[in-house]
Amino acid sequence: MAKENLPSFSKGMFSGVILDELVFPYPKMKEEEAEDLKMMQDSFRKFAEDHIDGQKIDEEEKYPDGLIDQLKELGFMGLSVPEEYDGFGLSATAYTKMFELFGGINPSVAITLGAHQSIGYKGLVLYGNEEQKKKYLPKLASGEMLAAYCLTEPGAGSDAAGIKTKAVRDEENGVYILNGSKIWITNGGVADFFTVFAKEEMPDKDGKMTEKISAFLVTRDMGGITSGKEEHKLGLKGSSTTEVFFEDVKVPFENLLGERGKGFKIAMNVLNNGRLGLAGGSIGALKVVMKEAIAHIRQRKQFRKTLSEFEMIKEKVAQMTVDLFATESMIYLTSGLVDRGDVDYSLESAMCKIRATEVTWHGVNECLQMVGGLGFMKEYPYQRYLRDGRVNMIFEGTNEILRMFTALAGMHERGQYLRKIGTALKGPIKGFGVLTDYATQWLKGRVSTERIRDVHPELAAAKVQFETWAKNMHFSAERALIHVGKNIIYREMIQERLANAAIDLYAMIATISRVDTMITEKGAENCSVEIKLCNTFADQAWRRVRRNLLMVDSNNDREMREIADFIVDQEKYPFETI
Ligand code: MYA
Repeated sequence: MAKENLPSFSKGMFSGVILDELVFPYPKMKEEEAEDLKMMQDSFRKFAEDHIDGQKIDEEEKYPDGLIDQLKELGFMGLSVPEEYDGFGLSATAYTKMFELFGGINPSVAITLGAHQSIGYKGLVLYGNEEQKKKYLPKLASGEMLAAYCLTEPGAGSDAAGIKTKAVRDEENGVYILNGSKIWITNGGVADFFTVFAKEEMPDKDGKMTEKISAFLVTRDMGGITSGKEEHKLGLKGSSTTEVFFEDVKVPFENLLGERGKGFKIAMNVLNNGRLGLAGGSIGALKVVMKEAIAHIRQRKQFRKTLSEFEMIKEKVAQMTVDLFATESMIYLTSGLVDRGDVDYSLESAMCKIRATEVTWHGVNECLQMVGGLGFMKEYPYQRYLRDGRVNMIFEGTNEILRMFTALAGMHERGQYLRKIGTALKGPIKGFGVLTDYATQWLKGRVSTERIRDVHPELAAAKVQFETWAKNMHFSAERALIHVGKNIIYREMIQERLANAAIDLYAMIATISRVDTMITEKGAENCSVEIKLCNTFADQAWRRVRRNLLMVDSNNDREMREIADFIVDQEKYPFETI
């Protein structure tokens, strides 16, 4: 059973509390694990050189014969399976670093490996009982069984709780009868182990029958499972994506995963893990594409200068580096939080997924631009990585849904608090009483006076920028709650700005912590580039935060909604020039 959660750094930040002990010092992998990791990375790199040809996979829309079997033999299927069940039992940090490598070498291969272990059998690792783990994990670790995660349905994508797949308890035979269909299932055509989420009727706490989501471990040999045809996709062409149908599948009671009716939380917690691996895989891809583009701009000459000498090209290279450095800092700060095992990291992993997939999309696009016409050609990898990376902003939670989740879950606790005051004063949340109380608190300095610990003087300005804007973010979130009240759930443009501010702030603190910890270990004189990266990122980030927060209060949201409604009514863009 996964340990349930202590404080969250980012939820604290929304509430005006900076839990700096969660982010300082920057986490570091144990030496022994770092050595093992290096060996695994070297072995995968060597294997990939001889066996993985990204362009061929893309063109033929399939893996070369035997590739998956070779990956199984090399042991890459059991990275997150604990050692006692024959896996590698990697920490979240080492696991994410492996996915960085996979994502860089070939996103199709990464997605097959990821759907198997980041989400396919992760529920079993987190919530399975001893018997279930003993029965399935060794087979999953060896690759004898390949796993898939089955949540999405034709009528339930972002709205995961809207699933219709049914599980009916047959008490007499000790089985659940499972019926329904799941779409866009990665590994759907090749998996034989499925973590399936379905609704079952069960009594609530008052004994009234109600539908709740439960999670099930389902294997193809139970019968009644069929896979649809392989989908033709924009990218990730080597990976299998199909519909999966469950028709009167008899799932033994002992294959219920976790508690009855607790499947939604299981689904979400699996995704919290998966999102971090996806973030790692994304930046791995960007690193590879950057390397390719840098080799090009160093040698290609125009106007008797190499491309790398042009200032607009320098700007692109520098911006990608600054963004990548900050994103990497967020990802491995978060994997460190996961490895602690006692912290709620749901917001942080969502924020890493959003930032990493967008920085990668933008970065790969910039690399394509830097190499000019060549970037558009099929024999170069730029267009392929762009296509392969596009879905990263859609699956494992669209970035829009994850921004809503970040803002709403971030504000949840503060909203509860304000509601309590509102109820006590018998007024709505936006009542005068609340404002008075809020103002009194503010005047007494009880809200958001937290500071982070001292950092190296080279990072002092970044520290102050973080503290100032973290405090302002908290005030903005609170003002939004007071003014909009419970309608905040419909004000998505406000949520988006608060989420963007929170992402930048989390990236700032992660970068400050990383560089401060480096300075402590190596001395500032040996970290001059990292200090420059940190300070440049912080300087850019606080300006974005300021803009986002200003626009929480002053914006064109009403006009934007009206324009959109008008255009949707017209069913097209209706204007002509005169
Ligand atoms: S798999 C499919 C992905 N699908 C999604 O991600 C669905 C997105 N939707 C959602 O996440 C939820 O429906 C949302 C909730 C968030 C919208 N952690 O009332 P609620 C709790 C913990 O807000 P809803 C795929 O694409 C919440 O606190 N708890 O619910 C694979 C509340 O608890 P309580 C959470 O309005 C592709 C309860 O749930 C979380 O219905 C293959 C209800 O919440 C959370 N995160 O909407 C990828 N969220 O009741 C392979 C909510 O106690 C990847 N809750 O207050 C492999 C990678 C490889 C590398 C690649 C390299 C290129």
